[in-house]
Amino acid sequence: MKRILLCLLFISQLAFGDDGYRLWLKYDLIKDVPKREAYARSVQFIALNGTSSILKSAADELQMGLQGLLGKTVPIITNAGSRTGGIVLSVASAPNAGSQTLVADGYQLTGRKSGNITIFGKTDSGVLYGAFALLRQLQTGQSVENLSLTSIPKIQYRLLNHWDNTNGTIERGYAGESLWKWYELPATVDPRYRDYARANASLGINGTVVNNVNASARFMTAEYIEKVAALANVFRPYGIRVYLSVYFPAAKTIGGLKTSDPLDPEVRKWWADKTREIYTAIPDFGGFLVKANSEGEPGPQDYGRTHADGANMLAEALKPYDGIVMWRAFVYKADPKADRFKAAHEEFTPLDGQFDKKVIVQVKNGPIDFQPREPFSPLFGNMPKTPLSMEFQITQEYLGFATHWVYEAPIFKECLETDTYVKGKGSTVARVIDGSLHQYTMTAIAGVANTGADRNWTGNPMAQANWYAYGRLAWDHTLSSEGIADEWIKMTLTREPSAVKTIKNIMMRSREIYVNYNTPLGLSRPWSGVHFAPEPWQEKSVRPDWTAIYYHRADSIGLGFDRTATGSNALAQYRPEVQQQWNNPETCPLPYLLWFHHVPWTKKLSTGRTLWDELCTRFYTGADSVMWMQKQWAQVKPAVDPAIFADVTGRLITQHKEAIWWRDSWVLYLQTYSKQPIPASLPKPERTLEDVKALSEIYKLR
Ligand code: GCW
Repeated sequence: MKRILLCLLFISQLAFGDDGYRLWLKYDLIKDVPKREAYARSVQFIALNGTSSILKSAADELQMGLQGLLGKTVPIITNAGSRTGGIVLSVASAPNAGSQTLVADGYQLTGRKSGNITIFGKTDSGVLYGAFALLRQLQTGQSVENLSLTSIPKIQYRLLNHWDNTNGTIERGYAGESLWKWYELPATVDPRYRDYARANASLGINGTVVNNVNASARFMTAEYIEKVAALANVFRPYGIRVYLSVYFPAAKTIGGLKTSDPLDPEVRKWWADKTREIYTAIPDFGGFLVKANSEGEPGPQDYGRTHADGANMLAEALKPYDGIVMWRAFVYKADPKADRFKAAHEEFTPLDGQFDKKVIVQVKNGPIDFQPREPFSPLFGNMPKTPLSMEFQITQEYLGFATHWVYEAPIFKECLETDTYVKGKGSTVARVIDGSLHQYTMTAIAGVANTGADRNWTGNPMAQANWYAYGRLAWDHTLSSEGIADEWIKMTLTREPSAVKTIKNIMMRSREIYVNYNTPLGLSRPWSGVHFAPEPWQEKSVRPDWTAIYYHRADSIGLGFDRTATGSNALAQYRPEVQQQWNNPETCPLPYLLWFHHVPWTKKLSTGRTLWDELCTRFYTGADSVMWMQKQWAQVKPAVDPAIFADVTGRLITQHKEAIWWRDSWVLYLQTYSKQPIPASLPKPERTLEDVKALSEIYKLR
């Protein structure tokens, strides 16, 4: 009977394919029999001497993983005694961690051929992360004999930020509705919440902000605290704490007070009481995330107070508890004459040293807004007395939503590895946020999630890699983009060597390809709207700094935003060594050129082409490269699941169409200023500027 069932299951898998639900935790049977048998000899039992729910999760995950990978049930026992040939979970300092002491949630895997594999962690969570690391060894086909692997997270708070609303929608979400079914909670708890927690724990993510930073005050009501507590109960056994985004005037809107002035004693009391109420329901609550005085959200400045006043009020409310305030630095005023690039630095650097020690200031990787390529935010390095955390965006707001395949690890790495020079050479952004540069007392990183209720979590199956890569880098920013891709492919798609190589190659080139057809040479496009359709012509918007022309500054002379001393002088916010790299249009690396310079159309670039010709070349090469992606992907057909293959194939067709749409829109629009022909070697767009404008208008219709 069992056989028939298994058979049916297999056939149904073949017929319907892989729906992507299991992410990188697939645990499919290892096909290489000798390897499988070798693994099986090393993992005959799981010894768990402890009762905490986190340790139990570790043992259960191992058991489930081994069942799938090896096709056998490995028993969980309480004490290994003198037995060998099993896995021992041990909450203890590892005996030979070498120079690396096992701190925080680090783990060590040790194994000897004739002994046991021991997973050491100083904390229960450390053991859980070690269990996932051991499974990863098996999933990626590595040996578990003579294991000696120590890994320690470089950043303390590793969070996802969900921009999810009470009505089930997700701001900038492209994978369906919110995972959180607020209407059903707390009584109905979707089993999917647990799989969400497992996926995050497998990466070392230890916190999640469940609601949008454009926050609803409802999350501070008893009704919602109860719902959030139900989620926290599911996440706790996976070492994940919940956090909430705060609507700053909540004391007024739901508390009934006359003000939400952070210096008002009644307001402070309201927050202290509210915080106590939250901790009563969620004893391990993580803390608050705040977007204030930004893009219309209210904040302390409405009362003539500073960001520090606002943050410190919440820190005071959190004082009795182990919680923190993450205060966002994403602020800018609607001033057409100002340079939005400079706003966060201008507002926050004067406050350095004024924040409570429970406050961390959360800074987006770039000074503007998650562009396909952006220089690092000049705040990094310039607030030595205030812990700064990194906010990356995993969801593809500016990266083509769920139809474009863009592997983001290179975006994250590019920022982390850039040198700020604030304490001389080697003062990378990574060293700012991991605290080693300024000896921060607290370190954190956040990724704006790309998950939704779509069966495969991320819409585009390839976008799962971005969730994965963010988590792995949050744990250890020194990992390479390529190494992470390699792991992910092997765990998620295939272990067939040539297919792994081909897919990795597509992934590693995908971001540059996107930049080429979308925003080459340092163009940016944070203009208003849904951030999908090209509208470089956009001149009107509710705010002057939400138009396209504000950013690209195209005119009859040239293109780009002059941020040197002759322009906004935003460059002055960086150290001289950084300025030197970017302030001369002759030597500024081409990927950053138009971020800092207004360049004449006819100017010869280092490629030997004029600006105009170079732009056209990049737009065309970018769009053509999507065909290269298609051809490469076609080659891996025999090695990947048919459903996933078909899904990605379809998306690549759309991506190509849309890449041409972007190319044509930019080229035809910019041509009205450059007044230059498209280089003879390139085909002319098959449509007119009016055609592409009409397309974008249609896109905006409901
Ligand atoms: O990039 C902009 C987005 C907004 C977002 C905002 C922010 C949550 O377009 O949708 O709001 O950034 O980060 O606060």
